[in-house]
Amino acid sequence: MITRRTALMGAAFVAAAPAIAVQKASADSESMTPVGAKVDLANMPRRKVELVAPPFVHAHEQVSSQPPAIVEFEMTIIEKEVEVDDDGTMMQGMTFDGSIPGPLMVVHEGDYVELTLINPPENLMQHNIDFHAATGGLGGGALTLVNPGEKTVLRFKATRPGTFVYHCAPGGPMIPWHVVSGMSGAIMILPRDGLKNEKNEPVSYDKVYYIGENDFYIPKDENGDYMRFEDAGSSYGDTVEVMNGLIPTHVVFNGKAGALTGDNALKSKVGETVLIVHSQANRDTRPHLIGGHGDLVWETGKFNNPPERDLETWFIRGGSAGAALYTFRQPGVYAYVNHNLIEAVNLGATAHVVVEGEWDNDLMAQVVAPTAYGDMHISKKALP
Ligand SMILES: [Cu+2]
Repeated sequence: MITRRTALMGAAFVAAAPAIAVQKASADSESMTPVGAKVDLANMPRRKVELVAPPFVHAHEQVSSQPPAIVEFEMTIIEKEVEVDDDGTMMQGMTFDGSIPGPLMVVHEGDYVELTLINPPENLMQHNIDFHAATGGLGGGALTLVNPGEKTVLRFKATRPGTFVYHCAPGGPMIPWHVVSGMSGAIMILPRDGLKNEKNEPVSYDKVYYIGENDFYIPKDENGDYMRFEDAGSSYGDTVEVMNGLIPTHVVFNGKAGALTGDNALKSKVGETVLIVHSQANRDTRPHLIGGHGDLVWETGKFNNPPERDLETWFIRGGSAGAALYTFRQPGVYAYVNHNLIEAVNLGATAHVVVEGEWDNDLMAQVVAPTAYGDMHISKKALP
């Protein structure tokens, strides 16, 4: 078994390699584009955004009424033990801002994301952040490696509209371990003039649900019981053995089986349009809304591509975030699942949306309620 110390030393060793190949970002207040156009960052408007824990998202405009700005965010990395199911199974988690997944960040194309990333002294490990939305420097990973007790500020330009994953990537085997311990989230970069349907006509949403899906790999002891560890370092050796078998013990939405069901179910009403942003930083998944559809689905999450219409199930590639727009038409409890149903029902990947409103008999009606067989029995001739 690998001790905490070996794990930490491993982290420091593998993390050192990629950083040297990357030029550090200049802190200059002016930057130059490749074609020589100066961008006056010193006089660019700034806006500070307080992040909100998923499945919710901070207030934001869909159609931007402002010119491009530097949008300031702050995230604190928190290593902490988390409960991953209702049976009390515990995992040494690693989080962006204390939640699994980390918060959904929203900006517009052409804005600059300026993130202050804090690694408090109470943590044991080095961390960083790789934004799939960013260009260069390992997505920012090479410029943001912070030891416990350090903080760093990364700025990147949001050049491509869409939903994108961010995750910790401190080097070598630390990368998958930190990601499956909870260190991922998503950013949504909206077109400045908002979302468009397949005909390039404007569309909007009433609310966003941010679903972050995680696969967890919790070791079991000789009695078949889930093991519990005193800290992340001491969990590494046993956890990596389960990880390398590629069979997760839990596949969950928002950090825990049941995190978005029962009292924590999402809420909506008939006529309301929701945008479901779904990220999976490590493993493929296939969202499906039972009893509903994806009216418009950006399966790959990238808003320069026209959305697909009327989907039943869509596919989120591991390492990406997709977006689905849906207007509820019937009341009831909808299950939003990973339609590998073993993962949905037995391993945890189910959320519920409780929708209020008037039932539409035109869309669905119970013509005959379940009743005794009576005259409706099957003719013996029809049987083989
Ligand atoms: Cu990390």
